[in-house]
Amino acid sequence: MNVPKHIKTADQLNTVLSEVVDNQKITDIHTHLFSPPFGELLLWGIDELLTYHYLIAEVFRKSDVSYPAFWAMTKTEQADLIWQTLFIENSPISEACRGVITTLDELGLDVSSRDLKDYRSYFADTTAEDFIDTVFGSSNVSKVVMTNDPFDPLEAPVWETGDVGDTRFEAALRMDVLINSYQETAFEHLRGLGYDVDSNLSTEKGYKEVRRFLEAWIQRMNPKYMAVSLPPDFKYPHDGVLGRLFDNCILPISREFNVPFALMIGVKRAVNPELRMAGDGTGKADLSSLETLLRENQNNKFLVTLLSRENQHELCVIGRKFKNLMIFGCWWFMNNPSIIEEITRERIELLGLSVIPQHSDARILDQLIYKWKHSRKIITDVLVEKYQSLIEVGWTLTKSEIERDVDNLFGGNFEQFLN
Ligand code: HDL
Ligand code: ZN
Repeated sequence: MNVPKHIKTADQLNTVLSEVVDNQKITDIHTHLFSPPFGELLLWGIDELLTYHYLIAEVFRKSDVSYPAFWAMTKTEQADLIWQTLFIENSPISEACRGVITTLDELGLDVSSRDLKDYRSYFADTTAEDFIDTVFGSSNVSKVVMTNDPFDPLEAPVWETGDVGDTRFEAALRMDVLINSYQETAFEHLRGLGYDVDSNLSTEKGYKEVRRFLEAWIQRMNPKYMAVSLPPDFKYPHDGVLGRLFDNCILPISREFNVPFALMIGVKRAVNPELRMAGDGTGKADLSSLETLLRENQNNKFLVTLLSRENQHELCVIGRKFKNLMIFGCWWFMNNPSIIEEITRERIELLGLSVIPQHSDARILDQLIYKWKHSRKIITDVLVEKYQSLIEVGWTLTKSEIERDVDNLFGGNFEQFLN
């Protein structure tokens, strides 16, 4: 269809929006991907796809395999079990299962063959570097932001070499260990690195040393933001180590270096430890703490995503109150079509185009393909509905205006928020 300058009908709108969103290059602001210099930390290929922790949680519901027996298996054996249980003995209709099928199809593999050997040989015949180009091309993602942990013994040395490779992979300084395990883990680690910190973090010297640590990693990583995941009972103000870390270390450094602070709130770690990485759960947070944090630090920039569906509407209302809050993504248990649609609709209704509607949270490189294909479709459908309501009352739209809006949603808002 050749699109007129002013879009006036639903058909024209559908055609234009689908084309614009599909052609939109995406900045994926939260992933667990790694560039090639990080070696084994970069996960890709069918066996990694099939042993994604989302599918591990699902296979135990359909298989009689015991936890110890599963964990004793090789990755290939785990993948075989998951494929047989969730894809052959049952139809792969969960979001995590469906994603594998979407990915294989987008890679040009014959999903009707259900031939796992064939899929494995496809991946065996390529390299990580070539596959990165394949995946970024297929998913039309231009940049991904990694999750980088300075306390990780596998990751930190790579940063110290100064070569972190591919510029399509940008950094985020993840502070879960510093904030959530300061006394158990971070304190000794920092002292071992020569930072003169105290275990209770209650001295000016200690604050200064933690700031020095953060500054060193900001210089090394050039992170787009600093991030932390927090439990549902996160409290601020906080009369303890977390509160002193926030007020005396993280928030001042965030302002000084103009590196936003990303809060990912609502995760209950190890609800079922037998599931290991798959064992985390979710809980509704009391968002009055977030309101206080935003109100008392209006010169700080915060990116926020929440893990409980029940918190999403409140977050939109808080977003209306604080311009220093950028809401992002449909995180983890929110990253399912029914909830992405609901969240995106309420965000646009309450916040217009001033949000970052999605991130992939991809752990395996191939997942960029399905996570973005699925989300593009859902977000497009919501945008059609919203633009259609304008057209119906005589507002006219041009394709370039839609391109402007979509570019902001999928990268522009993030870049502008960082400036
Ligand atoms: O804490 C996080 O960043 C979460 O995204 C966890 O990594 C989680 O395991 C995950 O991968 N969710 O998609
Ligand atoms: Zn994540």
